[in-house]
Amino acid sequence: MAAFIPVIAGVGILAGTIEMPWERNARKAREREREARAAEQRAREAERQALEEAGRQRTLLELGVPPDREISDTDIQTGRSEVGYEQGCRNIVLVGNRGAGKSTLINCLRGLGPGDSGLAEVGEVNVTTDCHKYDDLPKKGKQIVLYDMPGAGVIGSSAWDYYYARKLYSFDIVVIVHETTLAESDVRLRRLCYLRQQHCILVRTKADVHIGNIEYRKQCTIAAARDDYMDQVRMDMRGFNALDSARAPGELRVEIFDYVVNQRALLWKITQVLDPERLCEPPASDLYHPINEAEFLGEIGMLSG
Ligand SMILES: Nc1nc2c(ncn2[C@@H]2O[C@H](COP(=O)(O)OP(=O)(O)OP(=O)(O)O)[C@@H](O)[C@H]2O)c(=O)[nH]1
Ligand SMILES: [Mg+2]
Repeated sequence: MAAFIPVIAGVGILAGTIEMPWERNARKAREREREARAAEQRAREAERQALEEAGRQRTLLELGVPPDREISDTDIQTGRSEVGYEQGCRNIVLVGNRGAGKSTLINCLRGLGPGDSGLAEVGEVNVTTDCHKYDDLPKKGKQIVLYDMPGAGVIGSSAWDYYYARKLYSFDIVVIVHETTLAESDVRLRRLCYLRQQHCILVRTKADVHIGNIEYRKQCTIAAARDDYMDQVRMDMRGFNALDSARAPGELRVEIFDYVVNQRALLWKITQVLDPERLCEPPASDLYHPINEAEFLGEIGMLSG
């Protein structure tokens, strides 16, 4: 005999059970609440994306990146033939503000010290005015070719102008050389490299000068002055990274790390790397004690045998 189911107005059947009117009202209220929460979340996400996009556009504008200008493979090929890029080698360009120590760094990497012939010109005023290429580096692993660029801090030109005009996109590694805290022009170049996923390294030069100044000012030992200097450098990097993670949108946010070097320690390290058998005294004063010279050489590939 067929079962008799009473049909009462307003009573629904839910998952095989009978849903009473008050239960249905409660369920509908829960559904409405869920929908409202989801809509609120979608609105918040849209707002976050809009803010991030506005930040991205603002940062791109600061960098001077034209909205319709991509660097194509053809640009890179043309750029490489114009700068004299050496296929099969590691092509490294050094950039940074005037007097930062680019040419000095290049001389050290070439294993050349005072009195050697063929030194890149170094000086206290604006010295390097054109791009110079150095392909005579002592070989340890892949051949390294260095390019010395004139200073980047030209007033009135954007980071993109400099990056594009100097064809920095042509190189395998961009080394940003600086002496004190990063200049805005350095940060912008770093950001452009980051945006283009180009290998970029930061080198902080003249550690000996700053350590010597601290020793003089604080009348402390050189070892204490070095610790003091490195604390300042680390604080500077941490401060920059914290500020950048708050101000730059994800894709354009950069994390910085400086290799801290001085010319004498670098030259000494190079000599050791090239000829480990040779007995070579470290620089006489503790002022020239190595800091990150070996790590820097490792990162540019000068330690691989
Ligand atoms: N004490 C000390 N002086 C350095 C060091 N590196 C560079 N210098 C000095 O800093 C000055 C500028 O160095 P350069 O190598 O000419 O700097 P640059 O970046 O090539 O300069 P421009 O070609 O003008 O852009 C010179 O007097 C160098 O001797 C270092 O590690 N220690
Ligand atoms: Mg120079």
